[in-house]
Amino acid sequence: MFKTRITELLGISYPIIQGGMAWVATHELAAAVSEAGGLGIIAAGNAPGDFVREEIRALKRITDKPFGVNIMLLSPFAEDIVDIVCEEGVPVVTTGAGNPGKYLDRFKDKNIKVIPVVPTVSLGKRLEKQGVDALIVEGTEAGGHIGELTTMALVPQVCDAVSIPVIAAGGIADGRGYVAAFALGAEGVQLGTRFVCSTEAKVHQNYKDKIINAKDRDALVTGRSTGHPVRVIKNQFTREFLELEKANTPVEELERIGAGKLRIAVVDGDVDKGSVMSGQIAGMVNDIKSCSEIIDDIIKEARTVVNSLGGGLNE
Ligand code: TUI
Repeated sequence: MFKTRITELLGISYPIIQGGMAWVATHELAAAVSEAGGLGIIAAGNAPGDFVREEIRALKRITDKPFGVNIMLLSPFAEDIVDIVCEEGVPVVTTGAGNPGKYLDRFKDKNIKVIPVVPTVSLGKRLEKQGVDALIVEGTEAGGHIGELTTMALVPQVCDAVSIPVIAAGGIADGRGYVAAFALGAEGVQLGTRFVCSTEAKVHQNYKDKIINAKDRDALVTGRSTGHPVRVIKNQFTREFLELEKANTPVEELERIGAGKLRIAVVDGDVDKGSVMSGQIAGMVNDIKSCSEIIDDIIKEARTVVNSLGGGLNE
């Protein structure tokens, strides 16, 4: 359960991947996760190419461990980011919010491992045929831009439909979730919200506190009416945005209002007017730990859980 096709593919110690969270997943966080034996990811988000190039170079100055770059395919700079990861010797690319099919040949030419996030079985099967190395199968419990199906329902269906390794995401933050993901057929896990509340995440303390103080029902979904549903922690911004959605505000107007709201929460610390993206698991993330403690605790707890389940089965 700790050495899988994912650890082998990526050359990492534990099959734990850090989510590619815009504004949050900087080179400092990514380097800390990679140094701790997982796979750290720099998120390109909506950032321009030059910024991402500098992030990649900054990460390489502080770690020689494998790492990845997440390309958010709705970004106006997505094409530039593809060029930059091909030029900068990035070993792994993850993608989100779209189909990366048209870029796959260029990644393969540069020997870059490609692991797209998929929210459905059909996209997973299509991308396997097109030659991706693994899939991140993300349930609707996740934070940020989400699909409709839960981790529990989606992961085993994708595992049955493909032969490449699957990494489960959405609703995982501890050793119990890790073992559950493996029981569903996954060979790795991706964690987002848990790593936001790490010492190394360069995120405003107000944002971390909002997650730490969140209860089980505090992460809700805005943007269903726009076709881009986003899971965020309940606040003044979500109340106002959901009212506008109920009043049938045009999509262009909603998108204009939503633009830039993640930055003001993560960087400025305005967690009332900003968008505090987080998964449903926020209710269970109650402290700040270093990335190495987060990973070590998950592995320790997973071993305990497996041993106790094994005992149960023998009775
Ligand atoms: O991408 C994410 N999470 C994100 S991206 C983001 S930035 C953003 N902000 C506002 C609106 C939209 C984006 C914040 N959080 N997670 C991975 C993910 N990918 N979740 C769902 C998907 C996805 C959806 C559709 C992947 C592929 C897909 O394909 C559709 C198609 O073209 O076939």
